[in-house]
Amino acid sequence: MVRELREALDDHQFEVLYQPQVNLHSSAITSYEALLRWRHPLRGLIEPQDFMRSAESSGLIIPIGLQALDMICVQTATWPSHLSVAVNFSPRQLATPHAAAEILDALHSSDTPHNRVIVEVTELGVVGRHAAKTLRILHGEGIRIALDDFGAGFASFSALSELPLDILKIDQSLIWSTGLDGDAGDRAFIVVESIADIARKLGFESIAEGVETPDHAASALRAGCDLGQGYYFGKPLPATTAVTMA
Ligand code: G
Ligand code: MN
Repeated sequence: MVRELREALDDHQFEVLYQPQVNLHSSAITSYEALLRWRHPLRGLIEPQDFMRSAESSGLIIPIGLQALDMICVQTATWPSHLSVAVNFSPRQLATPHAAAEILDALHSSDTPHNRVIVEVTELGVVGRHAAKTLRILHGEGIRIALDDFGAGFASFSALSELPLDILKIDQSLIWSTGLDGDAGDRAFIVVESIADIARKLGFESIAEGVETPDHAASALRAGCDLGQGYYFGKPLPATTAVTMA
């Protein structure tokens, strides 16, 4: 896998798809999340969850992340200025000493304004203060920071008070559970509502992830989430297709 990943980097086999993030009140698209895919010459399109672990453990995530960022900057340079782009970074990449400078360089060389960029991070709990320092630098430069997958895995409450955040993304498993019958659905709704409430009190925007049905969208809106993302609003699409929808 590692040798193949190195080849993928050299041969530019990585692609980026863009999924809309939608204002739940107005249905307007405010931003797109850039999502990495690996177009393997034999195995076809591979999702990040199937190669991220190898990329992380080998350290290749760092050059892969920078190559993806360059690609994203080029592809979104001509987008209307009201559209932001959310880019996922691995905590491991953010923890490297020059991460902030490298990210800022990529934005400068493509003339990408900082206020159009959102950095999405997850599992910060397992990385710690080096990544947090990178986030503070980027945040100070006017780049917005989103905590991904909140409410599942390693995205913990302590991050909410310790990190410079602007956006809280509520994990899709919680949104799906709001659709369950009976007590389980009711409880999931209260959890989502409470997270949206915390986000609002902290001055963050909240995004409901994994919105797949009209019911999910209605629950997210009723729970007080600001934005929604998921197959109901749009699947990840190539840059040229995505922007024509906004
Ligand atoms: O961890 P993060 O939220 O960045 O992961 C987003 C992943 O979830 C992407 O790979 C994307 O393709 C996938 N995704 C986006 N919207 C939906 C959805 O509505 N349902 C499901 N099952 N997956 C989704
Ligand atoms: Mn994400």
